[in-house]
Amino acid sequence: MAQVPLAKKMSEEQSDSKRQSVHILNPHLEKMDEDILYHFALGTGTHDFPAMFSDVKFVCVGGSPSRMKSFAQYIAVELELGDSKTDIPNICAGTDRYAMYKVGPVLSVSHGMGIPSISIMLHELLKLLHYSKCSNVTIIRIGTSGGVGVEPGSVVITSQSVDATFKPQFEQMILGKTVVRNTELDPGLIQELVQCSKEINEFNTVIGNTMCTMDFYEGQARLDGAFCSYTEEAKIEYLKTAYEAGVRNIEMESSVFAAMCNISGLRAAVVCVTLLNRLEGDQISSPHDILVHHQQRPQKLVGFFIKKHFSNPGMSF
Ligand code: R2B
Ligand code: URA
Repeated sequence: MAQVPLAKKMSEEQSDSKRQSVHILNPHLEKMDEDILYHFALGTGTHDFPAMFSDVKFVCVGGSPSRMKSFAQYIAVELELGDSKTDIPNICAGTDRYAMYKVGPVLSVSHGMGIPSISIMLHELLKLLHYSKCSNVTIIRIGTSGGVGVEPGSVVITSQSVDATFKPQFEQMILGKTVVRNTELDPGLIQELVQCSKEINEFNTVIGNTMCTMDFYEGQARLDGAFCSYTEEAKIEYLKTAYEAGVRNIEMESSVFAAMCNISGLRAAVVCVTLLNRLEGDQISSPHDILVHHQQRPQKLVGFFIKKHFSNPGMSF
């Protein structure tokens, strides 16, 4: 007897559940005949978004295009939607700004480095999900980070993203005024991810605050940038204060990611591996194969989580 693919089975069983759409709070969009998502090289006038994307339930985003391609290939195998050699086309092949891959109901999108880059991508992604009439979407950032007081290779699941003064907020300048947005993340989703990590039982996973900075060097208290005006003692004191404020890792996108997902009503999480312990150094000097291995951990955790949802459609979305 032919087997119903797991993905199809799940989307049918989910169809009756309460629908949560993607909130787009922009009255101006209704007045536009066409919306060109310039940085994706996609548009509502040229592409049939509902036909292309309406079944999307999980969106995974990460900095590097090649990592998001390998995540798509990994998910294809995990969900029995292809093998490791399946060629998954880049939906955004018309641009080299971002890359996007779709495997059944999973979308894998790159966002580049830093708040401005992920913010542009998220505006266009949220509109894409809205125009596609997607519902009950969960979005997870899988990334790399510098650890604070945790063993390198640990995975940090973000409870809240904090700024460089350890406040759980993101400040956006709009028309020359500062607008403060909330950066908390979904506690239920965090617990589901922790449970998955326990079931995998292969690497250390912690819940902690993630400090999101505007820069990799001075912004993260490194001593090895082109400029540095502080002492090693001042650096360590700052990072220890961060640790006391609950910070377990540092990266460069989580604050705007959390803020924008909160506004849009998307269930969101941030899962990052730590490449080093910043209390012990600044340079990322682990051998290449170790770094590659560690970078697969967020993919493995989130892949396990998605697969679990496919085999247990009763779980919340
Ligand atoms: C983690 O790694 C990148 C910097 O190396 C940045 O995008 C981030 O958040
Ligand atoms: N990414 C960061 O933003 N910081 C690090 O230390 C490592 C990766």
